[in-house]
Amino acid sequence: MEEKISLAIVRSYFKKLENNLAVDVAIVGAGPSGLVAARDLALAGLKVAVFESKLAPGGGTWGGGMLMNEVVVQNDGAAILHEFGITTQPIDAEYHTVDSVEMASGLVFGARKAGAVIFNAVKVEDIVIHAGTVCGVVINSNPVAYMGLHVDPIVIMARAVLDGTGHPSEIISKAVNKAGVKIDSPTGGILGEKPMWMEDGERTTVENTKRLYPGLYASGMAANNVQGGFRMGPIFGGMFKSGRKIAKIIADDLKQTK
Ligand code: 48H
Repeated sequence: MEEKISLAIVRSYFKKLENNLAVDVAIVGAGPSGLVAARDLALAGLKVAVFESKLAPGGGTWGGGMLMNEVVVQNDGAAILHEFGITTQPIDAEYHTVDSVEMASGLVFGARKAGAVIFNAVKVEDIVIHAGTVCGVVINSNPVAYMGLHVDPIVIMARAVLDGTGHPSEIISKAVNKAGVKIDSPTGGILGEKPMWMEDGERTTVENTKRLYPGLYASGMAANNVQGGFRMGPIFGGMFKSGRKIAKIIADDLKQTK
């Protein structure tokens, strides 16, 4: 029995990895914007792999506000959650509270059930860039990165790469600081996130969501950090709408380059 169980895991995992060495969309970070994008893109028939450095996908959604495990969403954000089967509790005509554990687990389950494959404990440490187009991600086991072991990574090729890494926009940073490319922002670089202004932050997160360079896209707080948007705290409608918007942009772009 021992050999059978180990063999089943090894075979099944390596089949999954082999099937995802080249994908349509590589999503870096399984936060709320990345997971909504993953589900929409998978439902659009694209091959989607999500790489999440932590053991538990879900990003900054588990802990609610200051570890009180409830978050707030607006009506349009709640409508997206309802598509995942996540329950929201209205507090007035515009806002709802959501149990953050149900939200995180529901977003993960929804993205997975739509067909996106999630690789957890895998860190994207670099991008692949060929002749002016981002065309893949460089991955390593996150414990390798965490322990500072000198271990070379492997590569996943992708027709589109989405930076859903949240506040630090790690992948766009690689493009700007390492590859030296100019992205679609007022300075061609990363402006940096501004302090708290909930209303403005929620609105501009969606406006700031776009393709930044051939093959390279940003959503959620990563998009906000790039364009110098305000933060908004534990309200999440902007993250879901950002994920939905970028999924549509990517799907439309990929249709042009079959
Ligand atoms: C693999 C990585 C890497 C890497 C990071 O931060 P997130 O939850 O992402 P968003 O932008 O969808 O949602 C932001 C939201 O959670 C939030 O922080 C809000 C609303 N803040 C407001 C405020 O005022 O503070 O998730 C990003 C995910 C995380 O799970 C990271 O572990 C993961 O990306 N990640 N995964 N390779 N290099 N870097």
